[in-house]
Amino acid sequence: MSKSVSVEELKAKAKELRIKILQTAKSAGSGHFGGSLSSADIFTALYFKYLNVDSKKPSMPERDKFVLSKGHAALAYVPCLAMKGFVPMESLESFNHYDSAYGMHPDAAKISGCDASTGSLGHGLSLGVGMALGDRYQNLKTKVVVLMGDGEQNEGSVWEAAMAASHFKLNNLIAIVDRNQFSIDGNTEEIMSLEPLDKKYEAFGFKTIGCNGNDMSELDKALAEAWTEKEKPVCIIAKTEKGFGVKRFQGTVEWHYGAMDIEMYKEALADIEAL
Ligand SMILES: Cc1ncc(C[n+]2csc(CCOP(=O)(O)OP(=O)(O)O)c2C)c(N)n1
Repeated sequence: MSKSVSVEELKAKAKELRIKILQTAKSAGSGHFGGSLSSADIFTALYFKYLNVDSKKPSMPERDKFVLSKGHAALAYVPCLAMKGFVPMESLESFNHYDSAYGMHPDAAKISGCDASTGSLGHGLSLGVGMALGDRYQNLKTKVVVLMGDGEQNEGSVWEAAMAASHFKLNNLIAIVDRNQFSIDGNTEEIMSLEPLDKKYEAFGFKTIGCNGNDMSELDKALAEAWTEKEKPVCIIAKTEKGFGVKRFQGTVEWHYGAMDIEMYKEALADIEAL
């Protein structure tokens, strides 16, 4: 963790990341806007303050590990890795093109700094449990962070992994749920209700922390608390807005995935600039 980074600096980075998300989607022709924009602040806080990672040593054993369980948010993840120097910035132009290293979902074999190939929802927490156990066995003082979607909580495998995390008392594991209220085709509470989600994770043996995941100050406090936990795995339930930052995409399921025309692109950029 790099304590010297201020909330204001993180906010500026989050804005930069949102612009990169739009530019990357424009080159790709389409993208998962909703869940990428909702989680942009989470990516920023993790990569620019909390995760101990180094683009010059992407495989160093003592790095913190990150698993993007909601792999469709690669539209935020890959630009964030580019901003951290793991992948060349200009290569974002190839995102989701034929033969590119970057598809709509991340491939760990092709992306420097990426610890897990994901896209099929429901597997990231299990991967994180394995990584957290592995690091503990090797006596590494690391954290393993898993970012999941709220719609993703419908997958039974999430709860098997949660059971294992508390059984093994994985105090080095931090799960984050991007609680943007929508899945692919509707509100989570109508599709398969999750609430009270915090109580469910608590019952599974986690310490839970709630925060506004689009408010950098709250997010920073939640992550700081999670980083110091000594007893249990932690679950941060980050309340966010799907599509946050772009008025047309915000608070709706319509732009979970989509394609912008040039006018929409200009309008979206202006919205982010005004944040
Ligand atoms: C196992 C599996 N089933 C279905 C899908 C298709 N899918 C892609 S995104 C998505 C919705 C996920 O919703 P949520 O987890 O809330 O993501 P977010 O809103 O953060 O984008 C679905 C069902 C998938 N990727 N994997």
